[in-house]
Amino acid sequence: MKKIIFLIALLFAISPCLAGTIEPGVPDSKYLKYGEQHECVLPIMGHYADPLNRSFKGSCVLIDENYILTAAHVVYGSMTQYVVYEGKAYPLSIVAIHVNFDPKKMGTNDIAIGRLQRPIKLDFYPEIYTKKNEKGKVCSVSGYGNTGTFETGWKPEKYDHKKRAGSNVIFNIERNCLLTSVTDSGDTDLEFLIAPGDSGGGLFIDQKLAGINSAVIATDGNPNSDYGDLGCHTRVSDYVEWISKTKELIEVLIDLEEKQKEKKEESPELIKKAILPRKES
Ligand SMILES: [Ca+2]
Ligand SMILES: [Ca+2]
Repeated sequence: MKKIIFLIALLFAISPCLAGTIEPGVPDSKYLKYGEQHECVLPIMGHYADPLNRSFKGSCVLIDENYILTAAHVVYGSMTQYVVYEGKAYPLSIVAIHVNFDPKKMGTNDIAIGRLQRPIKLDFYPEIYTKKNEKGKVCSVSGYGNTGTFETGWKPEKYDHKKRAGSNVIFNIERNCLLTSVTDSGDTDLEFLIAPGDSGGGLFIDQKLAGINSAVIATDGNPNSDYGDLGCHTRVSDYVEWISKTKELIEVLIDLEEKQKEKKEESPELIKKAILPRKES
């Protein structure tokens, strides 16, 4: 009986990650500076298609000049989505959420891909981490979101729209998730755990994208990203084929759409030609 209660408590204690909590005693400026080095991690915003048209804010990772990856739960049910880069909004033309994503099941297939209407040019785009050897690896983790320390947990008032990054060690893999923790602080010099706002941001191994920030699992019943809580990151190496096939499909759709647009633009001209009397030679 104890076990069942524990599992239900654990289920309720999983919360979506909407920056992250940091080691007490380590200056926040170090996390902010490290965040700047993760240029491919950008904010994503938009509105949901609900009666109140609620707005959302999360994070995403630019994997090339036209495509972003984010968490499915960030864009699920949304009607508009745009990525912000250097103060400008870059709308998405198509968003594809993994077909097996279930919003009631946190930590499962929590991945989505989006095509930008116009490209964002960076000097560096991360490759996808394809090796299945993530366990035990040191990683960097980055996103925009709430912050606080591992002692206080994240604080609602500490949402400053700033990007932070830190490091951790992947201690386990469960289902489609890479797990990080701060149960035993001191794995790395800049230990970091995701918090609301970091969702859709990235986890990197050797500068390659290995995870998408997804959820926090509380072992103490309160998913506030303090000591004892776990970070759950969608394991990107499980989705290598899905990413490339979905990109191909999106490109076909975009081609079709452009051809249809061209046809529409052509037709008034054709009609005009058809009704104009021919010049007598
Ligand atoms: Ca750790
Ligand atoms: Ca907690």
